[in-house]
Amino acid sequence: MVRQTDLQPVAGGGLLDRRLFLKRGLSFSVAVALAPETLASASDNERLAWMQKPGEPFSNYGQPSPHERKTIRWTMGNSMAPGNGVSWAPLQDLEGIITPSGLHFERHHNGVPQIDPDKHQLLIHGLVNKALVFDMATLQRYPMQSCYAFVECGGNSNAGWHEEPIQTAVGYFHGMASCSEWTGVPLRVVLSEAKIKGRAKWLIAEGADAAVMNISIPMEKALDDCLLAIYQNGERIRPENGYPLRLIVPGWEGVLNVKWLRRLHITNRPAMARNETAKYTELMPSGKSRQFTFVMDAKSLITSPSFGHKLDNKGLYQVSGLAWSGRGRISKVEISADGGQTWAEAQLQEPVLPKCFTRFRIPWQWNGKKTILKSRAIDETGYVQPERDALIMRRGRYGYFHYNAIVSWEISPEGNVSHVFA
Ligand SMILES: Nc1nc2c(c(=O)[nH]1)N[C@H]1C(S)=C(S)[C@@H](COP(=O)(O)O)O[C@H]1N2
Ligand SMILES: [Mo]
Repeated sequence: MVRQTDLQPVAGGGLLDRRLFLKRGLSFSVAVALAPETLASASDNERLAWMQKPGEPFSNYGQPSPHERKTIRWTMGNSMAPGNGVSWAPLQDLEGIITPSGLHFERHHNGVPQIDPDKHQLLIHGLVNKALVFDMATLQRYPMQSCYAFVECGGNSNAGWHEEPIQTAVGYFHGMASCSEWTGVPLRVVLSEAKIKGRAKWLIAEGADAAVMNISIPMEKALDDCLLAIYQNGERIRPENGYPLRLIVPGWEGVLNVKWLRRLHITNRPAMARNETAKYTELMPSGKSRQFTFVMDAKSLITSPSFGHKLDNKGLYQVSGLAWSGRGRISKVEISADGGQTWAEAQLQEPVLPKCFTRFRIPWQWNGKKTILKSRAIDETGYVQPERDALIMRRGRYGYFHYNAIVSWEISPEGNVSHVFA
């Protein structure tokens, strides 16, 4: 039962106890009261046209409702090189922790190769005792495992480095991150088969795309939790996400998750490839550059309400959002509804998995006045998501990658949501 004390704010701006929505007897009081004549009226028969005739037959592959056509990836191509660019996941329209495969963000350097899986091979060579070639059929005979992991581009949220906040949907700002169940063969299994030599320190992974993208991964990580993924959310990986084989490097920069994986070169030094020298490195205030910034720091953002949403009137709302950390599990997400003066702990949706999206929710009684909503993630290592000023103090103004500052949404008295630096 909900008691009056449950509706007492636990922090400023009307944040309520995170367990309120789990209580029985909660009256949300937002649904329209039903007039008794509505059920049988003529206008209702018209409204329910789909009940007047049999529905559509079966389909070979299901598609979203035509009424959900606005829930799409936002693409940003490049007319000179159409295969180099990004599409963003519409995080503002999604719930739970899994990104539908067709909405998983995309980042390609030279387009999506159309690979015939029967012709695809994975080569392991270099500092090994036994160089090996796998075709897809052979790989599929190995014991598989699943991991739930986010992939986030190191360049995600980079608009946060701008002087002014951008007014755009969450997905268009932070949607170079997505989360799937990935299934395949643990990388360490095939590495042990190839018998890595003692002096091997790095693994250089290469894709079968026209960019022939390659990147260096320390052997310690390769032997830890990396996965040769063949399936994404239960089905074969989508072409744009690496079909038929991709590397999953949980918690680390997106660029390490090589798609269309064709080669693992075992070496004792990094390749110094383009994406670990010219790109995905940052000039620091000291004048030196950061390189090999593998781990994605803890981050969170409120996806509802967020830019583009409209609050109809004051009253009870559910604040919902995503948090994740490349270091492990999210231990806590705190929400502020008064611009960061006071904070309340949000409910974390189970299961809370390491290096995976975590959904948080908290009830909020909006008083109809202007206010600022924020979320702050804390991970199991004790790392606390920083305010923007603190991040800039540490990293300077020449950053482009690894922006993970607290996101602030200003709610106007009219219920409009805008992005502010506050
Ligand atoms: N072969 C290959 N792998 C690649 C890329 C690429 O262009 N080619 N892009 C990388 C980058 S920069 C990112 S952020 C992730 C994006 O993965 P996704 O497109 O499945 O979201 O893939 C990485 N793997
Ligand atoms: Mo990336």
